[in-house]
This record gives sequence, C-alpha cells and structure tokens, in this order.
Amino acid sequence: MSEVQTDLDAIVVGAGFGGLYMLHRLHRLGLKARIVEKAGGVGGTWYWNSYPGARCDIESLQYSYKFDEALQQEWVWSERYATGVEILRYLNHVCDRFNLRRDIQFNACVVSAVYDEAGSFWTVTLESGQTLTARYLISASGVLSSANMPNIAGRDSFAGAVLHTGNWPRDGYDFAGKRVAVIGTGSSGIQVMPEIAKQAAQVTVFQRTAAYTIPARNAPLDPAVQAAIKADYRGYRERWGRMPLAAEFEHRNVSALTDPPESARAEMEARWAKGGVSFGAAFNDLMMDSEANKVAAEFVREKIRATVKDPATAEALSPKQLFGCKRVCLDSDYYATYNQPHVSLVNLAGGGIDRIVPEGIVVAGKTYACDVIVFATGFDAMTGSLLRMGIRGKGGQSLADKWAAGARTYLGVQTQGFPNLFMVTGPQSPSVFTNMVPAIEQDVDFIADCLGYLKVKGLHSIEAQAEAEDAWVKHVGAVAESTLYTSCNSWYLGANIPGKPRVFLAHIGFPNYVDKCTQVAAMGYEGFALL
Ligand code: NA7
Repeated sequence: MSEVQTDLDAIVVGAGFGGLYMLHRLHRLGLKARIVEKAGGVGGTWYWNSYPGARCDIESLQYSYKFDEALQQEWVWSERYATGVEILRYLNHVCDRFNLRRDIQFNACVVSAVYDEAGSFWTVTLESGQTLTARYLISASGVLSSANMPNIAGRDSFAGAVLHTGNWPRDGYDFAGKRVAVIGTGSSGIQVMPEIAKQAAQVTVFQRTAAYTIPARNAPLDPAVQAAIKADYRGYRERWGRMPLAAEFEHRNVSALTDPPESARAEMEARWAKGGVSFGAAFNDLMMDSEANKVAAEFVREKIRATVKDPATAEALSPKQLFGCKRVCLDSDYYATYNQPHVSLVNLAGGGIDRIVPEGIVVAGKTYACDVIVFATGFDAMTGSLLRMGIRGKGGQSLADKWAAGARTYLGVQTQGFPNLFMVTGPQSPSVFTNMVPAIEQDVDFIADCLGYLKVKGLHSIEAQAEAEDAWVKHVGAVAESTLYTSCNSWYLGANIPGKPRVFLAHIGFPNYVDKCTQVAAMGYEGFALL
C-alpha cells in the first residue's frame, strides 16, 4: 500500500444481498470497511419494493446465501417463494448474525465519488455533505434499484395519491374503497395488481406490452422437502450452481421443433401445473429459434384464453412478442383477477397514455377517473444506480461520459479509467440472467479474493485494461446476439428508458462466467493492470 492515509480501506455502497456479504468478506480480510446505504434499513431492492405481493421468483431455498453452512442450516423458510417481508427478515438476521450493523451507515446517499490519481484512493461525498475516503470503492447498489418514473404529461397535476412499486411507502397503503389505476404489467404490476384488487373498489390496469406470466403455485414449504435439501445443502448448491441459471430447473434437452405435439403439450402442462420459471426450460431452443419459441408462446396464450372470460380482454392480455424476450413473470391469480367485475384492462396497444389530469388518466381522449395511481413502471436497470452516484475516475472523466454510448466493463466487475472501483453484479456480468444470490456471491468472492491478493502482494491499485474490456464487451454482445433476447425492447437492453443507449447489459451463461473469472484470477488477474 502507498502511504496515503484514508478513512477506510473500502467503502461499499448498498446494504442489500451484495453489500452485506461484501462487508462480511472485508471484515474477514481484516480491512476497515463501511457500507453507506441510502435507505433507513438493510435489504436493498427488497427494502424499496415492499408493495403487497412482492415475492421472489426463485425458490427461497435457493434464493439465499450459501457461504455459511450454519446460516443455511438454521434459517427456516416458510414458503416456496419467499415474500419480500420474509427476505427482509432474513437479511436482518444475516446482518446481526455476522455483526455487520456496526459498519453500516444508513440514510447515507452518495452524491459524488471522485478518484484521486496521485494517491490512488476515492473520496465519497454524501448528501449530508459528509466526506469519506477509502482505497477501494465497491458498488453493491443493485441492478433493479433505480425506479423509473415515466415523464407522462400532466403527471404532477394528479389530485390523488401517487405510488411507485419500487419506492413503496414504509407504512404501506390502505386501498380500501379506492379507485386504483395501475400503470405497467411487468413483474411488479403482475404481483401487486391481484393484491390491490382484494381491497380496492375499482382497479384499472394500463398495459403497454402484455407480459408472459406463469403461475407461481406458491405454497407453504413442506418441512420434509426443506429437511431433505438441508441434509446435503452444500451438495445441492454445488449441483445446481453449475447450471445455466444457478438454480434448480429441470433443463430438458429436447427441441420444441422435433418434440411430437402430444409430448410437447404433456411436458408444458406438467410444468404449468407445477408452476415456476422451469416452464421455460421445457425445450432447449426456445430462445434460439423463433419457430420453437412459438410452441411455448401459443401454449401460454391458450391458457390466457381459457382463464379470462371476456374474449377481448383475453386477446389484449395475450403477448405478441417472443416468449422470454422480456422477463417471464410468475404470478398468483393474475389472469383470473380480470374476471372480477371491479377489475378492467386498458390496452395501450403499443401507444401510450395521452396525459394525466387531476381526476385521472386520459387514453385516446377518454378519462379514467381514479383516486390512486400505482406506477409499476420498472427501473433504469443495471446502470441507473451507478450513474446516479456522480462517479469520476482518472482525468476527472465521469462514468456517465465513459458509458455515453453504453456500459462497458471487464467481467462486469470493473471499467477501465476507474481504478479501485469494483461493481458487484455490474453491467455485462450474469446478474439477472442468473439466480441473483449466487451471482452476487460469485462477484463478491472474486472482488474479496482480489483485494486479498493485492494486500499480500503489497499493491494498492487495480484497473481493467482497455483491450480486456473491449474483448469482454464484444463477447457479451456476441453471446446475446446469438439468441432471441435482443429481439424486443426489454430492460436487458436498456430499451425501457427513453434515450438510453441500446446495449445488452448481462452476460448470458453463469458457468462460463465463473470459469472465466477463475481463470483470470489464477493468471494473477489477467486483463487488469496492478500497481
Ligand atoms: P418492468 O418489467 O420493466 O415492467 C414495467 C412495466 O411498465 C412494463 O409493462 C412497461 O411497459 C410499463 N411501462 C413503463 N413505462 C411506461 C409508460 N410510460 N406508460 C405505460 N407503461 C409503461 O419492471 P417491473 O418492476 O415490473 O419488473 C422488473 C424486474 O423486477 C422483473 O423483471 C423481475 O426481475 C423483478 P413496456 O413493457 O416497456 O411496454
């Protein structure tokens, strides 16, 4: 290490799954570290998205840390898919169990982070004006954490309450007797709408693009199932951790094009009945061949027609884009909720909302009166939170300028020109294309091992090299282009945010990524410049 004395060895931004485990690893390395967290508590995405119905779409026994055997044995999950509330309880437990809270500064929003080239350290300024210096800055600010509030004309003129699923009121909201408008039919809209319908007098859903959603079939977790997995939890994690999504899905190595129709239908029926995202693993070519894709897409559309009684509503709810191109959702009674007399759909049919007026929402000249608008309009995904931190690297270059034509990283972990800045599940890492928790553990372990290496070698600076970054960006783009994931306007491409450059933001394929990271580390952090 050089002689510059910093307040801390490392500053971690965010106290969600990524930040908490990062802090634990930094403690174990004997480094002086602190988390700065904008929220008033731990949980990250799960803290902010506390809307009714918020639930994980990976099974709870897998959407949890594996790094500590005692932790994974002692924690008892109550449902197949954990609610946001239960996940928050779990993360608070982790925080206390590993004595992390002492090094978390809450209500601490980063407004700038500037790299000092001469001393190789970062100065972080918080909204309060407080500054902190550290050798390393580690962003664990999350990929779905920067809420997207669309700039619809007249939005601020609305006379009623305005909520966003990604920034839900801490004390909840009482919808009883209210006329509620829900804008957005991605995962959040699909989860929250049936819950709102249980309380509200009237629910009107404004849909721009119909999503594919599969029944979650959530249920209390059978203690026998939990015990069986815990009998060899480590083995279970290792087995499934090497699968494409790092989660237990039965990948069927059969083409939808060659599977006889009766066999294909039986397989899809079985997966539909079981519930969960493994529906998408019924065939091996759904995301590779658009004809194969139609087999699953048409099956889902049939299910919608069979569930939704009003044929016009069923037709409007039937997705037109390829299956899986936008994130496939999991739901609890989403389609059936449209059969209730107080629930209706306004199909924007690729168009938009004209404007918002004090009394409601105007579409095609018609005003839909409401008391509450719930924006379920998603996130500035993958890059939003990073770009909101005012990060400046070498030569005073801002991260926003560096990424003006799209995010560029090496392994999703670093970006050239910003030494000693690390990202947990950064752009071009597997992140949302994987079960997020193992993806986070992979990145945290890589970063922590790297910091341990620098410490042992007496080095104080690490920076991704331009050639390595170029090659990685090209590789991630080429993998995505070889699939059907780039065929629609998804947030994977940044296409949900007006003006955002269209670049594929995730590496598809977790096992290959893990192998690459392992190899890079084994070669003394090949592709990084170390000083
Ligand atoms: P998503 O999946 O980005 O969904 C946002 C929804 O909001 C989607 O239906 C959008 O339509 C819609 N939207 C966005 N802007 C507008 C405007 N201006 N007017 C009308 N409708 C709009 O976010 P979620 O929060 O549901 O889920 C994000 C992830 O969190 C999810 O995939 C899980 O991984 C967890 P569009 O499709 O863009 O036409």
